[in-house]
Amino acid sequence: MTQGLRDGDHDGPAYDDVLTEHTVYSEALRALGLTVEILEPLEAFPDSIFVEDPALVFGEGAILLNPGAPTRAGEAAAILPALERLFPQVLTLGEGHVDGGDILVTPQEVLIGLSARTDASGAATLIAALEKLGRKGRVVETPAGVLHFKTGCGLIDEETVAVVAELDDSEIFGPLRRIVVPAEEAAGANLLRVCDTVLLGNGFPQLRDLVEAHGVATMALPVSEIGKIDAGLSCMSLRWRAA
Ligand code: CIR
Repeated sequence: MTQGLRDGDHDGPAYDDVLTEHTVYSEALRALGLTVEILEPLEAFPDSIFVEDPALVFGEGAILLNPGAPTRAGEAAAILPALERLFPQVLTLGEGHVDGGDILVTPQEVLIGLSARTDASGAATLIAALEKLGRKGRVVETPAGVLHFKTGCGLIDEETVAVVAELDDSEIFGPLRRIVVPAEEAAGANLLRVCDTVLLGNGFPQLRDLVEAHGVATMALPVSEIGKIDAGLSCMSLRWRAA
């Protein structure tokens, strides 16, 4: 963890503090009724705690992705046995790269943000794999300087998405209502809806008020340590409902 990728030349997180954040996170998921399985650590891959990036999962099947950072490429092969054990089918990509952090599943479609990690050929093969699962994928742009598409947005409920100002665009989100995250709390946009509750970082009180004013319950969790290596709440798990 302490060696995880980061944008900039600053210190990484402290291991024990990440462990605390990870434990609080997994306990929150359990408290919301989910069954949680924690995979074995991969010492050779300091970013592998972010299991969202090498796979995209649905009850009907998983898609093995191909993370775009060279130091993370091996995470896909490492997570494959777990996917094969847990899902009725596992599809793979052809050419190109896709990070799960660039994918937002909405009730209508699957949005795939092109970024420094996700390229057009990866997105095209992902759309083909999604079709096999009966889902429609659509390519969108991730704003420059933003690591992943979902660094800048997160679903609040079936009809509403939180977005940073750069993503406040009806062409991207179609019928979804957009709630714009205040600029000084943009780092909180990677929130995570679990069942009917929105998990968000505990340093974003204005965003929490906005979500609650919208009528959705929230749970605030510590994320300052994982934030040092550019991560938020969606990154640390893969979530699905059994088909
Ligand atoms: C990385 O740069 O890949 C990690 N340090 C952070 C990944 C965060 N993952 C995500 O947003 N899905």
